[in-house]
Amino acid sequence: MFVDKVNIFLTAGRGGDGCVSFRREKYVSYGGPNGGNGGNGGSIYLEGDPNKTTLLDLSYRPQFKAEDGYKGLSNDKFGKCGGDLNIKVPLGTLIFKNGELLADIKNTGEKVLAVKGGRGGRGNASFKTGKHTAPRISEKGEPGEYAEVNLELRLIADVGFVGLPNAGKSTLLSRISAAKPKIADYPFTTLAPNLGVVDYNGKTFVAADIPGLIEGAHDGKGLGFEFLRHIKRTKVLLHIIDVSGFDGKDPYENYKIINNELKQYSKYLAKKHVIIVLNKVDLPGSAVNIKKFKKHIKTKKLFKFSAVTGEGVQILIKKMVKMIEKPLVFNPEEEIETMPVKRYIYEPEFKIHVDEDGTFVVTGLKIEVLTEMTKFSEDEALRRYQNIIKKMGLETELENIGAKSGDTVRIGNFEFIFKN
Ligand SMILES: Nc1nc2c(ncn2[C@@H]2O[C@H](COP(=O)(O)OP(=O)(O)OP(=O)(O)O)[C@@H](O)[C@H]2O)c(=O)[nH]1
Ligand SMILES: [Mg+2]
Repeated sequence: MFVDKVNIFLTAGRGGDGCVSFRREKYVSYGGPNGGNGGNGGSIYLEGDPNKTTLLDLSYRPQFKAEDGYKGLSNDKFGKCGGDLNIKVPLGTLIFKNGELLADIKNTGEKVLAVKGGRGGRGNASFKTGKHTAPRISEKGEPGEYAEVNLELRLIADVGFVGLPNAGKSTLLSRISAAKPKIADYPFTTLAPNLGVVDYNGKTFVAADIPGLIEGAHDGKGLGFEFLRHIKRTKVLLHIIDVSGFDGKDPYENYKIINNELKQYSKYLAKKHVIIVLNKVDLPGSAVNIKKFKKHIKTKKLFKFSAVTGEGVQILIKKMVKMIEKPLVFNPEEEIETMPVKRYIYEPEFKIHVDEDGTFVVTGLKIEVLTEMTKFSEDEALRRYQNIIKKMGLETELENIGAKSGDTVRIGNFEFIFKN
């Protein structure tokens, strides 16, 4: 099975908690604070791997979690950081995070940070100041980032084979490369793209054979549409036409159908280097059809060959190499859909709304992370927390919108009783 689109769910590791501890030595009555920081949580990276050709394995197991950081310890020992996770993806994978293009992995070993591990909480040694020499305060580790990431594979081929079903695309690929695609005398034999490496006098290039296109493909008809996006990145299109006239249709009419589909699908596809090739010249009837075809199209790029006997194939390969080397009038990368422009939203430090049951619900990234990282069991941590939210103006705002003593206030996963 060929899977070229998949959603994965990534959770980075949580930071380890900070530690509260004091130096205890013989004959030293008041040792200073020595609680170490927690280790950072592990992050998750996506990395290009040339040995992978599909996203199939990721679709079976789409949930990933990196290791949490370890707790800080006494004697100023920092907790160990959680291990990172590297997820291998095929070359040509586009990575979208929150609907925006995060990366386009094209090379072996190319790596991108997908979700970042949480920071380790600070131990009490970090809270020591000139005034406050014996703090009993520490933080919990920051939660790891979570994201749903969409992966989309677009094969990176130099030449893409397009044409109606049965035109002989797979036969040609099997003739000029080591690829072994399925070949049969019925339409829609190829269900997923095949890649093959072609060697021409020491120069190599990659060719992609995609499932046959039919009329209406740009609208989603047939199988080919799903895969047209793969050839968006190729520089050269090889448009293969069965010239034997065996199916009773005029090869030139068949040519127009595909040409029209390509134009409708993307304005860029039609701007690529297109080589028009007439296949199956070994069959009787092709000579007449070639003559007819030539009357309609006056291009030097018209080639004829037989994928079965091999006639004309070497000249065709030479032509492909030449065209790959010829610059395009546009950059195929422009084709990667332009993503919505990043919007910077001004977010207040917190927002409050009242639930149906009368609970005051406070939301906002900053206040939620602060709450998540506070150890409420430590008096000093609690005081620090109260100080910070006071400075943020939360208490005043709660009063303003009618909170009274005894009311419930919820921040993230925590509930508090309001007092004023
Ligand atoms: N006589 C002759 N038959 C050919 C030639 N090229 C392909 N064929 C035959 O045409 C049929 C279709 O070939 P495929 O290579 O499977 O065609 P395709 O374009 O990949 O078809 P889809 O995968 O359905 O899109 C097979 O029976 C091939 O043997 C040729 O040059 N001469
Ligand atoms: Mg095929």
